[in-house]
Formats: sequence, structure tokens, C-alpha cells
Amino acid sequence: MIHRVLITTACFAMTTMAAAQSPCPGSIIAWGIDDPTHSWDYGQVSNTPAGDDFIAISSAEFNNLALRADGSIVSWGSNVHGQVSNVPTGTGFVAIAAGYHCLAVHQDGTIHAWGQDTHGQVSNTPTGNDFVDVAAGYQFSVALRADGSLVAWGRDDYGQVSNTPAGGGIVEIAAGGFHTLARRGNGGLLAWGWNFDGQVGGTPQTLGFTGIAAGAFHSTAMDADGNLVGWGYNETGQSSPPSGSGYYTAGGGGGHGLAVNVDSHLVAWGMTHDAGGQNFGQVSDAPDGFGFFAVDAGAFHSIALRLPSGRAPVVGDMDCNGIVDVSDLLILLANWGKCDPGDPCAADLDGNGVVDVSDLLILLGNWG
Ligand SMILES: [Ca+2]
Ligand SMILES: [Ca+2]
Repeated sequence: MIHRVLITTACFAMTTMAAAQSPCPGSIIAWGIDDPTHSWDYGQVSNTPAGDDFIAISSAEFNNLALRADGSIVSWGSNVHGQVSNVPTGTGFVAIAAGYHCLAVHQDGTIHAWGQDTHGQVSNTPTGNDFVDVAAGYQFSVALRADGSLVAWGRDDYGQVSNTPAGGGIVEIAAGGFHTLARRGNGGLLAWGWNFDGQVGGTPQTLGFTGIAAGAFHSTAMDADGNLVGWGYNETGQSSPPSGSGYYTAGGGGGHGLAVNVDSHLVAWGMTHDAGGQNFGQVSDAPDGFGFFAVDAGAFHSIALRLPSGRAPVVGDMDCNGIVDVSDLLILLANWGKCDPGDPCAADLDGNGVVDVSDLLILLGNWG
């Protein structure tokens, strides 16, 4: 019974599965709850910012963050904990994570935190200038250093902080409600924190995964063939993503999940109605068409990034001109052997943390 209470009242912190895809700017599409008279409507859909220069999104239960190409952050939706009013100004941010508290990494390697601070999830944010990514759980935080090691702080009643693995080799992190996922450069997965629904214990032990996403009480990963695998809480089907291969990004919400397939179409699954039978459309209103390249899920809403032209993203098109050609090859060669763990380096096409021959083969495979 605890699930049903939490699923409707608790904060869900969600992270988006890293895409092995260059962050070409796009516009934000949001759908789901859109009823100003409803107590759960904080404008998380209706206040979605316009523009076609967004490169990243992060959605939480009732609020969202987006990152513009210039590195400035936009925040909209619930401001109950100052998530909107305290958003940092300025440019140069490179990573964002939305929750009741929000986190961002600046290009100078420092972490900025704002919003709810019940367990030091904001005030105990570590100093230092070697951070490359962040994830916001429910009242706890995780950060990835450039050397591939992790730091966690905030709420720790299920070991979500104290059981954080030591050592390096991590290239991606995702925080759920009370658990965390991490992915190593070899595609191996790690999980710790609350395991009540198997969201930790059900973690696959094989290698070769290319992306992870954490929902409130469930987990999702993507293998090298683009198959989605889900485990953990599944009352509304949220840990049962569609079968088939060809997905390259996914986001985990409270009761539903989202992915973009290889044709850049949206796929949504899981909860279509709340406990009272109301359909907010977070699954059923997923827009048709192609050109989508990032997704994330809130409690009763969904957001996605779409190329402004509606054209399909092409893996390897690092200069975002719609074709893979010699200019992209030069970018890849200029980054050869580089990309720090966790760095959203566009030239690391397979997301394994280094630019090497495997990325070159992907680029050549999409040539023209
Ligand atoms: Ca190009
Ligand atoms: Ca690579």
C-alpha cells in the first residue's frame, strides 16, 4: 500500500538516459496535465518555454528544467520549494537535474544547487571544480567527477548516499526516488539505495549497456542493440518498456516511461490514469511525427526535445547541419581519444566515454 501513497504524493526525481547523440538544439514539446484548476497543475505543461535553442531537458514530479545552447537554464512548473524562483542566472551550464531540489553543473566544473533542503541535499553540495554531471533524487543528490568517481549527499535512510560505490570508471548516473543507477564505461550497471520493489536488486549483471534512466521506484537501461530493459516497481507497467530495438534515449517517471526510437518517433508506456481514473494524457497524448531526440517524464506530464525542422536526428551529425560528412569527421578526429567520463562529448557517439574507432565506424555507417 505504501506504493500507492508514494506514487501519488511523493516527489519523483527523474533523469534522462544519455543519448549517444549530438546535442543539436531543438524546441520543447510538453504534454499531459494541463488543467489550471487542478491541484497538480503547476504550469509544468502550459508554461513550457518557446524557442528552438534547447539542448537538454530534465523533468521532475511537477517541475522541469531546460538548458539552452548558450548554457543558460530555464525552470518552470512547481515553485513550492523555490525550484523556479531560485534558478541560477547566467550562461555556461552544461548539465541539469530537476527535482524538489535542482542541480546544475557549470562549465567551470562547479555544482549549483537550489530548492528543497530538508537533508542538506542543497546546503551540503560539495565544492570543487571537477564535476561533469549531476542527478537529483528525492532529497538526495549524486554527482559525477571528471575522473569517473561519484559523490553523494543528502537523505540516506536507504543507503542512497552511504552505499555510493567508491572508485572510478563511471560514465553516467541516474537518480530515482530512493535509489541510484550508474553505468560504467564497459556498459556494466551499478545500483544502490532502496530495493523494496527490486529497482536495485533486479539490475542486470551483464555488460554493454549504453544508457540508463531511473524512475521513482523503477529502473530502465538500454543495451548496445537499443533494446530497453526495465525492472522494479511495475504496478502501472512503468518497468515494462516496449520490446524491440532501436531506442536511443529514455526517461523514467513516476508511473510512466518515455523513449525515442531509432526513427526519432516518441514511444510512451505505463500509467495512463491516476488512482481516481483520470487520464492526464501523459502517455496517450504523446505527439506523432519524428525529429525527437530527448525525453523525460514527470508524474503526470511528459516533455521532449525536437529538432526545429522536424527532420530526424542523425547520429554523427555533430555540427547539426543535417548530414554526416567530412566536417563531422574532422570534429571526431579533433576529439580522438578524448571525452572525460560523463562529459556529454558529442563525438563520443556510442557513449562509452572515449572517442575511438567504434565511434568512427558509427560515423562512417551514417555517412551521407
Ligand atoms: Ca554534419
Ligand atoms: Ca565512444
